[in-house]
Amino acid sequence: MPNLAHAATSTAPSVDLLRQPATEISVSLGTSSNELKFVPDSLELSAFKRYKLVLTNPSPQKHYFTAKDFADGIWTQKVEAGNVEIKGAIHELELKPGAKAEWVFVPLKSGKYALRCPIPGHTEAGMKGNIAIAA
Ligand SMILES: [Cu+2]
Repeated sequence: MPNLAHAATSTAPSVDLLRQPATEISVSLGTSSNELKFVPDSLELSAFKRYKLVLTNPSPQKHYFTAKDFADGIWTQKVEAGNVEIKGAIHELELKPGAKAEWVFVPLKSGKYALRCPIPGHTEAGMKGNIAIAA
């Protein structure tokens, strides 16, 4: 059993890992009919694989993708939105109506993490989900 807690500290994954084709996963923040939910609201990922999480907001209002503990346990390669590419640690993303962002990362430790949109009333209305990282 590898020491995952140690692996989660800070170092970037190996170069080989970063050459892995990313598994693409799409999550919609809200819906075009303004339902307050993530679609899908449950993600299952594996540690030490490379992912491209494509976030879109088809709804008429802004939303957040907030999963702090999840974000603490991944290594972010980059976030791309519009013509901007952001490097470094990311803890939450705000998407305005019609926005799209791509988050490329590698999970470094297993666990179950909560996802939510912290705009007042949204979590309570159902805008929450979970992210499971398998070892
Ligand atoms: Cu929201």
